[in-house]
Amino acid sequence: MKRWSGAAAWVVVALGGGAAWGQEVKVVGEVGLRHEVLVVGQDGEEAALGEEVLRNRPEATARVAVRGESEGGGLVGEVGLRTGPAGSPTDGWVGLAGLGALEGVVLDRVWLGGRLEGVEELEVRLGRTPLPWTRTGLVWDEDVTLPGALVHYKREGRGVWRRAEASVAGLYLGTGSPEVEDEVVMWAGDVGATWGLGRSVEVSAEVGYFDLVGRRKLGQAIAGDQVRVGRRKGGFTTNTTDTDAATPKAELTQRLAYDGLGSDFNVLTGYASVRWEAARWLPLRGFGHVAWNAGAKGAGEEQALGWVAGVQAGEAVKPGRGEVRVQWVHIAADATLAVYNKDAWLTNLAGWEVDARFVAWGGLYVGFEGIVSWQVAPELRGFGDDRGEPGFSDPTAVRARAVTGWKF
Ligand SMILES: [Ca+2]
Ligand SMILES: [Ca+2]
Repeated sequence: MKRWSGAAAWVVVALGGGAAWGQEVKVVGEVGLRHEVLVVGQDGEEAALGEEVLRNRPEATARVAVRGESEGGGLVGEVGLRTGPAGSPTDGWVGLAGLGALEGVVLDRVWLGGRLEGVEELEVRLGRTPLPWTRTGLVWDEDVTLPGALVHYKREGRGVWRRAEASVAGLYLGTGSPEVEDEVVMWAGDVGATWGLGRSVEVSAEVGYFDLVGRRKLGQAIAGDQVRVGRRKGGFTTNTTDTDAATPKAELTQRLAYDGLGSDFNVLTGYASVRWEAARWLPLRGFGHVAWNAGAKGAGEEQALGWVAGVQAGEAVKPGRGEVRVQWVHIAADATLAVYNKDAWLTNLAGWEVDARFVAWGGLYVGFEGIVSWQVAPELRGFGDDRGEPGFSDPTAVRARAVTGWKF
């Protein structure tokens, strides 16, 4: 307890607000444990050739953030840390067992936000901040935080118009020692709304646009291991890097190092969901999320579309409540940036996923995540690709995670 209040006091001083910041200081976080098994194997007729266990290990995650808010909420600031392999923006889990220590801790978020009196719906944020666009994880993993400027508008109401939301952002993706003439940034924006139909039905729709500037530099950063795609070592990406499918790993890595990513990323997204409260304890939801990369080119031109569609029963939002979700995932290699989308998916993947979660009491939860997947285009890189990973070409992959944790 002493430590928490110490950290809170530090934030109050660090953010320079003095007494004004002391009005409300909260500590939030999560401690999680899980066991992950990942198996890749042959598809179809070649199944007899066997399978390989890529991972079978206990893992842990921890995150803690201190959030301060001035009286009246005009100023907000947050500082947060989490566990994670260095350079992997989407992965907060580290191996629990092992010969050495845990893999590392990263400064996850440091941001300041301001709201003007009279337009409280509008918040301007500067610093390294979480992103408001996660939804299914098709384009943005929930763990991603990026530095930059973010303007977010959110208005809530009753009746037919339940929520209107919009955001624009300029985010800095510079990695390593960026060259001035080839900087990496992301321009982003989205607009969405939720409508209420009667008492128990809500319909939401949202469109977004994400424009990467600096694909060459980003590819070089991936080749040089400054930023990682999932847990892969430097040189690996599931985004298309080459037109020649037979080229070996060394040449692909070299191509990444010299030319960068094969496609540009100008990604248009759409998201829609319908939520029906069949009973107070049983909300049902159907949803669809689509991404199309207008910047895909070369070999990646054919690999520009990704989508996720599914249904969910229940919402694990408080003790005694649980949820089960079944979804179909199809993400072509260059539909989205594999550096930033959900770490269990990356790209060049199609499959079924089943997730379940139950909140027992307080913030304590237990859950399961499982996905059976195939490569969309086996000649490109992906799970078990023998040019980028141990394993075989043309694989199926089964990933299962049993999770438990405590959110506070
Ligand atoms: Ca993640
Ligand atoms: Ca672009």
